Amino acid sequence: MFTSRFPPLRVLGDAQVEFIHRYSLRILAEIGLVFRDPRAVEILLAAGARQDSTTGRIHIPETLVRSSLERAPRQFEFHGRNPAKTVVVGGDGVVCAPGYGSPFVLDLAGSRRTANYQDFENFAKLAGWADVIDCTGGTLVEPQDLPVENRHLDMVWSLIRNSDKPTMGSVVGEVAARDTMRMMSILFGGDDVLRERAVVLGLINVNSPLVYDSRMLEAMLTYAEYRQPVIIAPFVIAGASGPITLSDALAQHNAEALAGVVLCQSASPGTPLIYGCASAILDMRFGSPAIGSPEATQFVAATLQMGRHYGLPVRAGGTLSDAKDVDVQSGYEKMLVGLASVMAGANFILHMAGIVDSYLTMSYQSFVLDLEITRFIRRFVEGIRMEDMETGLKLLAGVGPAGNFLDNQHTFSHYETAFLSPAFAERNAYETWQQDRGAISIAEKARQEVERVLAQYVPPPLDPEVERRLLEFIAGRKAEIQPEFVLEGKGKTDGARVVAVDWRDLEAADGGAGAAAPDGAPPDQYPVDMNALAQSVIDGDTPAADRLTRDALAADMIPETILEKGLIAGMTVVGVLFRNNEIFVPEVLMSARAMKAGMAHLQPLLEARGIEPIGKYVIGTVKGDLHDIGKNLVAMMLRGAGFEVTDLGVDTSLEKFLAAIDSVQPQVVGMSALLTTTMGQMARNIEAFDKLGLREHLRVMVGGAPLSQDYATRIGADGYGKDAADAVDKAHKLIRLVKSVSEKAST
Ligand code: B1M
Repeated sequence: MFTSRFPPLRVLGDAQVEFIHRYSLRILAEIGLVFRDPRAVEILLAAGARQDSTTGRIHIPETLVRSSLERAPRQFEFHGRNPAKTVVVGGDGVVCAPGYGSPFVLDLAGSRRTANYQDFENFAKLAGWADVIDCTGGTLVEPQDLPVENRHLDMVWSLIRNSDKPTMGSVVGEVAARDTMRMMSILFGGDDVLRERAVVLGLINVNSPLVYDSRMLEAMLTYAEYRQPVIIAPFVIAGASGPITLSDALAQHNAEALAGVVLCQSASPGTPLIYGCASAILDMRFGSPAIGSPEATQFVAATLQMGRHYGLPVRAGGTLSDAKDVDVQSGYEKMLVGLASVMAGANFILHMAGIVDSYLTMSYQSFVLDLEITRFIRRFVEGIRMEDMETGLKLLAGVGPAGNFLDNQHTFSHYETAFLSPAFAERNAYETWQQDRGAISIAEKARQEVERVLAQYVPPPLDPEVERRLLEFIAGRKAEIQPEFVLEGKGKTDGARVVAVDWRDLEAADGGAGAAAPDGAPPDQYPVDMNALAQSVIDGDTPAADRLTRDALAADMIPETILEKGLIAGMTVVGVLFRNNEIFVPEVLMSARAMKAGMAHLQPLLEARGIEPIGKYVIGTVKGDLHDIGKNLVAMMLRGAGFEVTDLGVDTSLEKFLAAIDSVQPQVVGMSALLTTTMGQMARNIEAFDKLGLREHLRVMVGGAPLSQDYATRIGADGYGKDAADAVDKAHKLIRLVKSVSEKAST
């Protein structure tokens, strides 16, 4: 833990702070939020909030916000199992914790692969060892080789066993949160001790925009019941789960955070909490979060200022980066966000070591290099110490003009502490570095350091009786919690399946694409220029697309020709431009809007002629998963490309997928998952589709950041969409395939 000597950076003026505050209060009072837990709703209503009977939203008045802020502690002591490692969260202090939640690791061989429990153990050891890491962290990585249902037990155990610093706990629902409390109770000597001391911290993310989901609420209320601290972290991705304009996104963020403060303080007044921020922006070229960007950094700094304005301890930032490797990009992004977070007065910094790839990957080498970045930052914010003037004058007089200080006693007595001595930064003469040190790269130095630490680290001793009781508890709970589903798929012994798609059929089906226009007329004889219609779609010119489609119909062109030669031709170009990064997400959506305008005229006519839409596609985020930004993007792009899309939303149960398959009769069902803990649901659903004999006329596509083609193949999916444009391409192919199979069957 360290302190900054500088007054916190103010990226907002007083009037701007007041503006965001008032704006947020109006969001809370006039728009309201959804709390997906009946207990939370009850608590809020009892505290003075109002529920809209039509929308179910909770509206929070200013008086309740004010009284809740008054109840929340300004700072709190956060205890480790080693009392010497206790830290204070709040005031001028900066407490650092490592990266959190990544499903992948960048290993020491330089490969990106799924994280496992050995990785978790390794990062717990590195966190226990690291000098500038004060809190061991929580979900250091997601250990995908452990059963989803009980892996929280092994994770909390590893955090306790490998480090004696204050720790974070599990928050994935009530079961995991309660198990965490029970383990902490064993470690610290009973529930009463917990209620007096903050010993485990929970990370509560808001499902922006304006939703608190059930798992996070269950966890928050459990932590509050034991008076354990929580970080309340809105996750506004400006441009996706919040407005693209930063001041509006900031107001939304602030309103969401204040709503969490109200709930926490209404549930258990005086429970410590941290005003948090996980918000960032969306890079519109790719539709991906940009956590190392200057705008995300402004966002971070502004939220820190808002939280401090309320007198709360604040969390944000870290050494964040979107880089895929340990490289120059990771270096400059990490220093920008890390330094700005400290300068803007963060009290608790999660993700201070290891994160690359927009939170998706934890890098071993980056972990130790980020410690160096943190040391640089710490040294910088320590400021310049003013020495004694008389001593200085004497020193200078003694050396005199044209002298040197190298062999002076004053230099001897200060040189060890005067400057930070970097562990990795290379400051040698070029020749020395090249000839004597083998021109070793910083990444290689980091690799060697990780190997050295992991080979030598000895976890701090733990009372054998406490250890026995914890292990007994874990074994008991594992026996009680029955795994619901094994990731590889029930009953599959070899872990691999043959993909149902026969791609030769697909190529044959592809042969049909781009055939002559249905009415057989050569393109140059169309009464209305189809190239102009296609261009209107490419340009996202909705009025033109609307007018040209009407003109074409008025000129007696057949709807299929207008669709294929005008609208679809345009959207195909849009897909290519997007894939080549020549246009951005909003432009694709503008094109989709133009396409929709044309389709509005064609659809009824196509239906009347018995012509089916390009394809019917049912999509949803799987059960237990609330991430929908990517799924929404895929759905929008599919709609734009002319598919009839039924969007089942998030947290979609198997039953809901089955009901939609039954009623919509789609050719493709698409499933999205962003959590490694929910990916298994895809395998489970596919297995059910198989068992129910649905696969002959139904293809399954899967997608989401933690997935890969390999995983899709293993679970028997027909297609894997690596991004939205790819999903549209694959959907076209799969639909052609289903149609060709159906046609073959009927001849
Ligand atoms: Co969460 N989250 N999150 N999160 N979140 C991740 C996924 C995580 C990697 C971040 C981290 O902690 N390091 C981590 C997952 C770890 C794991 O796997 N176990 C994580 C975690 C831990 C969590 C919580 C558990 C947090 C907690 O502990 N407190 C919690 C769980 C909630 C739940 O689902 N039950 C949680 C919550 C949230 C928010 C709600 C706050 C928010 C989501 C808001 C929302 O969606 N409305 C959120 C966010 C924003 C993220 C990250 C930062 C960004 C996700 C995103 O929107 N990306 C994410 C880290 C990351 O991915 N970088 C993270 C942009 C989007 C356009 O990309 O969804 O990948 P993506 O979609 C792409 C492609 O994948 C593909 O096309 C899209 C466009 O190119 N694609 C498909 C997607 N679906 C497809 C389907 C297809 C085809 C292609 O066919 C059907």
